[in-house]
Amino acid sequence: MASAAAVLKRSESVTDSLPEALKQSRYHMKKCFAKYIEKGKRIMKLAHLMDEMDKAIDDKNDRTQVLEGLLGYILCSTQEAIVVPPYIAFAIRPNPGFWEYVKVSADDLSVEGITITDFLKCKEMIYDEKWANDQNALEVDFAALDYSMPRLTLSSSIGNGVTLVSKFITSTLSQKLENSQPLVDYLLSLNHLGDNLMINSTIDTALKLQMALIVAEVYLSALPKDAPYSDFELRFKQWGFERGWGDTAQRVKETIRTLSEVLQAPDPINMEKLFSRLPTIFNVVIFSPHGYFGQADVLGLPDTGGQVVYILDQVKALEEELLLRIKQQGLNAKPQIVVVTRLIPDARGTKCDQEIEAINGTRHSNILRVPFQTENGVLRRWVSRFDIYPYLEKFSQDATIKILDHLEGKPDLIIGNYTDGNLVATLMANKLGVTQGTIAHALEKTKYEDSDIKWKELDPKYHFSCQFIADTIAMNATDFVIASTYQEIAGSKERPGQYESHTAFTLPGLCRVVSGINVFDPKFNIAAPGADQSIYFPYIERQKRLTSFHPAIEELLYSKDDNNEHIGYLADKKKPIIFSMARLDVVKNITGLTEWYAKNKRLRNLVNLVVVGGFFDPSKSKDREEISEIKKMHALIEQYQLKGQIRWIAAQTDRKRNGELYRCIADTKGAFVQPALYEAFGLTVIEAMNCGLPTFATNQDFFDKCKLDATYWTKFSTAGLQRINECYTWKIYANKVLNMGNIYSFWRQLNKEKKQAKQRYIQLLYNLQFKSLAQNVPIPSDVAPPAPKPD
Ligand code: UDP
Ligand code: LCN
Repeated sequence: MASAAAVLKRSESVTDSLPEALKQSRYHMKKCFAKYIEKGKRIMKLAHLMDEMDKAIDDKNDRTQVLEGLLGYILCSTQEAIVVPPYIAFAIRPNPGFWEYVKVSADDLSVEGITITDFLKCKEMIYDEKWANDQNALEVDFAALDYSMPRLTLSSSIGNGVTLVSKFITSTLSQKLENSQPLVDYLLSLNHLGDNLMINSTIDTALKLQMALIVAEVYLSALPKDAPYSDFELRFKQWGFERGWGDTAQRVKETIRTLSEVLQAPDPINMEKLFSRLPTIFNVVIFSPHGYFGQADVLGLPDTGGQVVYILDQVKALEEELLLRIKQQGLNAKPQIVVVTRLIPDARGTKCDQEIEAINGTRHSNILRVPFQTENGVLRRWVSRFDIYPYLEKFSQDATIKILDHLEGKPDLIIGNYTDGNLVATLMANKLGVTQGTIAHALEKTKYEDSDIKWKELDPKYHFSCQFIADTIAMNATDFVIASTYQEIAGSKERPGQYESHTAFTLPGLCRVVSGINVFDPKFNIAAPGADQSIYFPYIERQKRLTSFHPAIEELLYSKDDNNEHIGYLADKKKPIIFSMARLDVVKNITGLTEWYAKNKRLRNLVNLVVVGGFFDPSKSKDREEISEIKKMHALIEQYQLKGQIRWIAAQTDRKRNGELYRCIADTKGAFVQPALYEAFGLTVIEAMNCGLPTFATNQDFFDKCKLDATYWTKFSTAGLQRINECYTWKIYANKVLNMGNIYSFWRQLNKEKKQAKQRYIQLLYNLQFKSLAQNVPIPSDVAPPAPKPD
């Protein structure tokens, strides 16, 4: 739309350029702004602004001229505009993470740069004028506490936290040897079950450490490379060294050399390498309270999807990597990973009512289930993730006791998942003083338009007031954040990221968050998940194919009649299949895919549609969104007479059979489509690509091209597999996450005082806001409401 010449110069702000831009086409702009304010107070998105500009400027050439100028560029970067006549306030985002706010008067086109507070106030004027004008409305401002922390400056560096932290540590320890004392103190603090690791108090200064390293390196040079640590352990102990440096002379020498280099002249590469080798992490706690967390019969149930698969695979990969590292460190410690979830007495035939369950495919990892307690005892039934807040504080206390008992001590790392897990992780990590990582899986705020400003309307159903505050607390409390993609953090040129949308938002009547999170904080890291490659392998590996499932899959896809597992049928078996599989919730948009397919004659002629998700009888579901999606699916099948071209299969719980199902779809030369409304990424995408099934998240003329060129399908299949092996494996993931755990454990130590100050602020927000909001969430019927307190 806007020409390259119209792009702002880096030094210019939108506020500086806008008056000039408006002058360039003043006549048209006056018309356009008059149109914008015509309907009174409202929020306008970009599409809206463009639409109404079309109406205000009739002549196409005039319009093109306006859009090709600077104004076009500015408008294209506008995320939203708030109309409070005669003013229009714009939130402009020229690049990921960069925001500017300006206010334009429709009367005289005067332009004024405004603060985020003023922008949010304009927004509040639409929904709660009294609160917007309250001089003492509560403002949450994390930037006020973080002002002295180092930040990235480039959009392109967002998500490379470990690399950047390694640079910041380097500069802190640089200049003179004494500056490395925090590193020496940190090494002195390392231990396993009370036994010192790396060094003991004989070596308590950087100078002593430097000298001892020189002596040790010379000594090691005379030994065979593969000499085990036990051969020189005694000698090392005399010099003040403890175990943890390596299992062989060679490995110990490498670690010593890396540390010597760091002490001599710190550099980020050696710094990163050093931390990746330190014996910091042995025991890990992973929180995932909601949903049915189990190893069988749970997938596809409401709120139970990728998070469960992700964590189980993550645990296997982390344990494997920990075992390898511990061996290479010359230690024989037993790493333990505990996944802590909710114990559900009404377990619907799953194992979710068992307290302890060993995790398949691991040696030392377990699921530990802790029930939700209310004033009237244990909550028996499943609750939606949106209604989970009243139980979390007690859950974290009960879980902490159980975990300390199970591990016989504190964990070294606590990882939270989703809002509830992240909040519980925050409470526990703060209490025990342990390094914390968080994973969002999905931040709900961005999934529902204007969900912050409209919180009062949405709260009875979703309790977003609890959720957004809990998310903001956890993001700020955590030492590092693991994201799957760049998009999750900072979006794209066009669209803000999920975390970025927490930079500033407002919950009128509750609080105005003027600085919620900064995506330039070096705590953000990208580590994409993988898929279990023993289950999801390419369709082409014929000898490994699970042919015993073929009759059942054939029945599942092609039998003619409806039953509990499938409805609809495929009349023409020769057509390729478009396939999708997801929990049946609104944002997954399986109904959207069905509707697009239904409306596209050409596609209906070329391919069949198979979707897996939910089940067919809405009265059996307790989940609001699932119920509405089930009804919608039935209506679409009826309305567009899809029978003969669609197969709707109920939620599938057998991962092995699902793997074979993806491959059978690949045999039809079909494709996987991920149609989610918000995030077109997820484990199904990775699973499908691992199976060699071409995978799409956007609209393409793929099948037409496949008809013309038989190699076109194979090209996509092969390229998908290549991409998976380069970036999306659990091995790569586990390595990255343990490196994060190691380096941020030191980083939090370096910034201890600042962290404590922030923790105090978080505690206020938690106690004064979150707790009372959580108390308003109703407790479901299997537990009677708490008796009224006597006055
Ligand atoms: N899944 C399944 N059966 C179903 C629906 C989903 O086994 O009926 C699995 C799917 O194979 C994937 C996970 O559940 O492993 C869904 O993960 P994804 O990240 O795609 O979505 P989420 O549910 O986490 O939002
Ligand atoms: C993300 C996922 O991966 C799902 O499994 C969850 O149900 C959802 O978000 C909320 O946890």
